[in-house]
Amino acid sequence: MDNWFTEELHPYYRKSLRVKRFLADEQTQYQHIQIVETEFFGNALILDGVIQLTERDNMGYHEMLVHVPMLAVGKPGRVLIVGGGDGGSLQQALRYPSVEEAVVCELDQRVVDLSRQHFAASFGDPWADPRARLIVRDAFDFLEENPGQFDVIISDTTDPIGMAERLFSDKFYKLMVRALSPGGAASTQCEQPFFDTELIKKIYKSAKKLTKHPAYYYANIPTYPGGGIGFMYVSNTPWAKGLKSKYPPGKNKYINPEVHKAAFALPEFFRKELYG
Ligand code: SPD
Repeated sequence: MDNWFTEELHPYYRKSLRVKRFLADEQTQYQHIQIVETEFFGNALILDGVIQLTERDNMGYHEMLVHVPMLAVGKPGRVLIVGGGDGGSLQQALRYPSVEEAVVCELDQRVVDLSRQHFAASFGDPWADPRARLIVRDAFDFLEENPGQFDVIISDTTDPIGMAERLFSDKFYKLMVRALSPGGAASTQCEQPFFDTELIKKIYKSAKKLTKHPAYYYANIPTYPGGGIGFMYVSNTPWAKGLKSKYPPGKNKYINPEVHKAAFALPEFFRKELYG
């Protein structure tokens, strides 16, 4: 029997994954969580009908989102992950021996519980690390209460729809930069150059007002719309400083020095739109 999950994030574009079986299907106070076992991509986490990660291709997303700011800072001590309840970013952040504490500020406890159950084969159990701290609450309030506290902030969010829309606002970027320690760096999930040009331009403009060296970079993720996703690097420290840093212990599956550098090269139509 042919069973397909089709994502309909955009009214003009759809993509489907062949599903073997449903592992979880739950409506929480915040969202509809589904975890499916797919035929090619392993287990997949789907929130409100949108693919968040698959076991097979999440490494491009999590490694690029996490290591680019971590390497730019060099030896980060305190890290904040906004969202990221699936544990993928946490797993990468904890690879750094310099990290004393990695706080995950996630709104929905069920994302953590279900991911822990169904993605252990890929992420292990980063929550068991004594340096990991889960805070189940709204990230805005948490950022507001913690100025200058984090060497690295990673905004690992869903798309700017519904309750997540605020996480792409000027106010969020202001609070995020304010929560960075001097010399700190942030990275944010920053959507798709083809589909979200105006949003990315708006975010870049606001990051530019707040920091000296914001820059957009991109990774290939076949299960995201357009086959990939971009990130906004937000810092007063240039991202290229990270090219000189040593990778943390453990194996990378996606990032290497060439990919790290090349990720900041943008296709001409988009480079012009963004940087003028
Ligand atoms: N269009 C899908 C964007 C998903 C970004 N969030 C992924 C969360 C994985 N930790």
